[in-house]
Amino acid sequence: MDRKNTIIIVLVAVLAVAVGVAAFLNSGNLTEKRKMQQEAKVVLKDRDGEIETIGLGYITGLHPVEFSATLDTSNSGPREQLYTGIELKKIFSSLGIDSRDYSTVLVKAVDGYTVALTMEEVLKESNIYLAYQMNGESLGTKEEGGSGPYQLIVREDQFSQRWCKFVTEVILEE
Ligand SMILES: Nc1nc2c(c(=O)[nH]1)N[C@H]1C(S)=C(S)[C@@H](COP(=O)(O)O)O[C@H]1N2
Ligand SMILES: [Mo]
Repeated sequence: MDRKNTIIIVLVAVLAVAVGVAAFLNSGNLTEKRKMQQEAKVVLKDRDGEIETIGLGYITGLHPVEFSATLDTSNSGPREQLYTGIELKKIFSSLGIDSRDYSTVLVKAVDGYTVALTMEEVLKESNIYLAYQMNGESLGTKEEGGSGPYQLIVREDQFSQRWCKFVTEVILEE
Protein backbone atom coordinates (compact mmCIF):
# COMPACT_ATOMS: atom_id res chain seq x y z
CA MET A 1 0.00 0.00 0.00
CA ASP A 2 1.38 3.43 -0.85
CA ARG A 3 1.72 6.30 1.54
CA LYS A 4 -1.22 8.25 0.14
CA ASN A 5 -3.65 5.39 0.80
CA THR A 6 -2.33 4.94 4.32
CA ILE A 7 -2.90 8.63 5.04
CA ILE A 8 -6.46 8.44 3.68
CA ILE A 9 -7.25 5.35 5.74
CA VAL A 10 -5.88 6.99 8.90
CA LEU A 11 -7.87 10.16 8.21
CA VAL A 12 -11.09 8.20 7.67
CA ALA A 13 -10.49 6.23 10.85
CA VAL A 14 -9.87 9.40 12.86
CA LEU A 15 -13.04 10.98 11.46
CA ALA A 16 -15.09 7.86 12.22
CA VAL A 17 -13.89 7.87 15.83
CA ALA A 18 -14.61 11.62 16.14
CA VAL A 19 -18.16 11.19 14.81
CA GLY A 20 -18.68 8.23 17.16
CA VAL A 21 -17.45 10.19 20.18
CA ALA A 22 -19.60 13.20 19.28
CA ALA A 23 -22.68 10.99 18.84
CA PHE A 24 -21.99 9.29 22.15
CA LEU A 25 -21.60 12.60 24.02
CA ASN A 26 -24.77 13.91 22.41
CA SER A 27 -26.81 10.82 23.26
CA GLY A 28 -25.69 11.06 26.89
CA ASN A 29 -26.94 14.60 26.92
CA LEU A 30 -30.29 13.61 25.41
CA THR A 31 -30.77 10.68 27.76
CA GLU A 32 -30.08 12.95 30.71
CA LYS A 33 -32.65 15.46 29.44
CA ARG A 34 -35.27 12.77 28.86
CA LYS A 35 -34.68 11.46 32.36
CA MET A 36 -35.19 14.98 33.74
CA GLN A 37 -38.47 15.17 31.84
CA GLN A 38 -39.65 11.81 33.17
CA GLU A 39 -38.81 12.92 36.71
CA ALA A 40 -40.32 16.38 36.08
CA LYS A 41 -37.15 18.25 36.94
CA VAL A 42 -35.99 21.67 35.81
CA VAL A 43 -32.43 22.93 36.24
CA LEU A 44 -31.65 26.60 36.84
CA LYS A 45 -28.21 27.81 35.78
CA ASP A 46 -26.14 30.90 35.32
CA ARG A 47 -22.62 31.42 33.94
CA ASP A 48 -21.11 29.90 37.08
CA GLY A 49 -23.07 26.64 36.52
CA GLU A 50 -26.05 25.02 38.22
CA ILE A 51 -27.93 27.07 40.80
CA GLU A 52 -30.56 24.45 41.65
CA THR A 53 -32.57 21.58 40.22
CA ILE A 54 -36.23 21.75 41.22
CA GLY A 55 -39.15 19.36 40.90
CA LEU A 56 -42.90 19.32 41.41
CA GLY A 57 -42.57 19.06 45.20
CA TYR A 58 -40.59 22.27 45.31
CA ILE A 59 -42.99 24.10 42.99
CA THR A 60 -46.15 23.03 44.83
CA GLY A 61 -44.47 24.21 48.04
CA LEU A 62 -44.38 27.74 46.61
CA HIS A 63 -48.19 28.04 46.61
CA PRO A 64 -49.06 27.70 42.93
CA VAL A 65 -52.05 29.61 41.59
CA GLU A 66 -54.70 29.12 38.94
CA PHE A 67 -54.81 31.66 36.15
CA SER A 68 -56.33 31.92 32.72
CA ALA A 69 -54.42 32.48 29.51
CA THR A 70 -55.25 32.31 25.83
CA LEU A 71 -53.62 29.34 24.11
CA ASP A 72 -53.18 29.49 20.35
CA THR A 73 -51.73 26.40 18.66
CA SER A 74 -50.90 25.46 15.08
CA ASN A 75 -54.03 23.29 14.86
CA SER A 76 -56.55 25.30 16.88
CA GLY A 77 -57.64 28.89 17.18
CA PRO A 78 -57.15 31.04 20.30
CA ARG A 79 -58.86 29.54 23.34
CA GLU A 80 -58.89 30.56 26.96
CA GLN A 81 -57.52 27.85 29.29
CA LEU A 82 -57.13 27.53 33.03
CA TYR A 83 -53.55 26.83 34.07
CA THR A 84 -51.95 25.95 37.39
CA GLY A 85 -48.43 27.13 38.02
CA ILE A 86 -46.17 29.61 39.66
CA GLU A 87 -44.77 32.91 38.45
CA LEU A 88 -41.19 32.45 37.28
CA LYS A 89 -40.08 35.42 39.36
CA LYS A 90 -41.40 33.69 42.50
CA ILE A 91 -39.21 30.66 41.77
CA PHE A 92 -36.25 33.03 41.45
CA SER A 93 -36.91 34.89 44.69
CA SER A 94 -37.52 31.62 46.59
CA LEU A 95 -34.04 30.47 45.57
CA GLY A 96 -32.44 33.74 46.66
CA ILE A 97 -31.75 34.74 43.05
CA ASP A 98 -31.37 38.51 42.79
CA SER A 99 -33.09 39.59 39.57
CA ARG A 100 -30.87 42.68 39.44
CA ASP A 101 -27.87 40.44 38.72
CA TYR A 102 -29.32 39.32 35.36
CA SER A 103 -30.77 40.93 32.24
CA THR A 104 -32.05 37.95 30.25
CA VAL A 105 -33.66 34.60 30.96
CA LEU A 106 -33.40 31.74 28.46
CA VAL A 107 -35.90 28.90 28.75
CA LYS A 108 -34.90 25.68 26.99
CA ALA A 109 -36.94 22.62 26.08
CA VAL A 110 -36.12 18.97 25.53
CA ASP A 111 -36.63 19.42 21.76
CA GLY A 112 -34.11 22.26 21.65
CA TYR A 113 -36.73 25.02 21.46
CA THR A 114 -35.37 28.07 23.29
CA VAL A 115 -37.19 31.19 24.35
CA ALA A 116 -35.61 34.46 25.47
CA LEU A 117 -37.27 36.72 28.03
CA THR A 118 -35.98 40.00 29.35
CA MET A 119 -35.80 40.27 33.13
CA GLU A 120 -38.14 43.26 32.79
CA GLU A 121 -40.82 40.97 31.30
CA VAL A 122 -40.23 38.32 33.96
CA LEU A 123 -40.77 40.89 36.71
CA LYS A 124 -44.09 42.15 35.29
CA GLU A 125 -47.10 41.28 37.40
CA SER A 126 -49.04 38.11 36.43
CA ASN A 127 -47.32 37.65 33.07
CA ILE A 128 -44.79 34.81 33.05
CA TYR A 129 -45.47 31.48 34.73
CA LEU A 130 -44.11 27.97 34.85
CA ALA A 131 -47.27 25.85 34.56
CA TYR A 132 -47.73 22.13 35.26
CA GLN A 133 -51.49 21.70 34.81
CA MET A 134 -54.09 22.81 32.29
CA ASN A 135 -57.76 22.64 33.25
CA GLY A 136 -56.83 20.61 36.32
CA GLU A 137 -54.88 17.94 34.42
CA SER A 138 -51.14 17.36 34.27
CA LEU A 139 -49.65 18.74 31.06
CA GLY A 140 -48.10 15.38 30.15
CA THR A 141 -44.74 14.77 28.51
CA LYS A 142 -43.75 15.09 24.87
CA GLU A 143 -43.89 11.28 24.53
CA GLU A 144 -47.45 11.32 25.86
CA GLY A 145 -48.45 13.98 23.36
CA GLY A 146 -48.62 16.63 26.07
CA SER A 147 -46.89 19.98 26.54
CA GLY A 148 -45.10 19.42 29.86
CA PRO A 149 -44.32 18.33 32.46
CA TYR A 150 -43.73 22.09 32.54
CA GLN A 151 -44.72 24.76 30.10
CA LEU A 152 -43.77 28.39 30.15
CA ILE A 153 -46.83 30.60 29.89
CA VAL A 154 -46.34 34.14 28.66
CA ARG A 155 -49.78 35.66 29.02
CA GLU A 156 -48.89 38.70 26.94
CA ASP A 157 -47.84 36.57 23.96
CA GLN A 158 -50.94 36.54 21.78
CA PHE A 159 -49.87 33.68 19.53
CA SER A 160 -48.32 31.42 22.21
CA GLN A 161 -45.05 31.49 20.29
CA ARG A 162 -42.93 31.76 23.44
CA TRP A 163 -45.00 29.31 25.47
CA CYS A 164 -42.07 26.91 25.69
CA LYS A 165 -43.32 23.34 26.10
CA PHE A 166 -41.24 20.56 27.73
CA VAL A 167 -39.07 22.98 29.75
CA THR A 168 -35.84 21.43 31.08
CA GLU A 169 -33.53 24.39 31.68
CA VAL A 170 -33.72 28.00 32.78
CA ILE A 171 -30.55 29.98 32.14
CA LEU A 172 -29.95 33.37 33.71
CA GLU A 173 -27.74 35.71 31.74
CA GLU A 174 -26.02 38.86 32.99
N1 LIG B 1 -40.69 23.05 23.14
C1 LIG B 1 -41.42 23.71 22.23
N2 LIG B 1 -42.27 24.65 22.66
C2 LIG B 1 -43.01 25.35 21.77
C3 LIG B 1 -42.92 25.12 20.39
C4 LIG B 1 -42.02 24.10 19.97
O1 LIG B 1 -41.86 23.78 18.78
N3 LIG B 1 -41.31 23.41 20.92
N4 LIG B 1 -43.71 25.87 19.50
C5 LIG B 1 -44.26 27.15 19.99
C6 LIG B 1 -45.31 27.69 19.15
S1 LIG B 1 -44.80 28.47 17.72
C7 LIG B 1 -46.65 27.68 19.53
S2 LIG B 1 -47.83 28.45 18.62
C8 LIG B 1 -47.07 26.97 20.77
C9 LIG B 1 -48.11 25.94 20.44
O2 LIG B 1 -47.47 25.07 19.57
P1 LIG B 1 -48.18 23.76 18.99
O3 LIG B 1 -49.12 24.26 17.97
O4 LIG B 1 -47.03 23.00 18.40
O5 LIG B 1 -48.79 23.07 20.14
O6 LIG B 1 -45.98 26.34 21.43
C10 LIG B 1 -44.78 27.04 21.42
N5 LIG B 1 -43.86 26.31 22.25
MO1 LIG C 1 -46.73 29.01 16.58
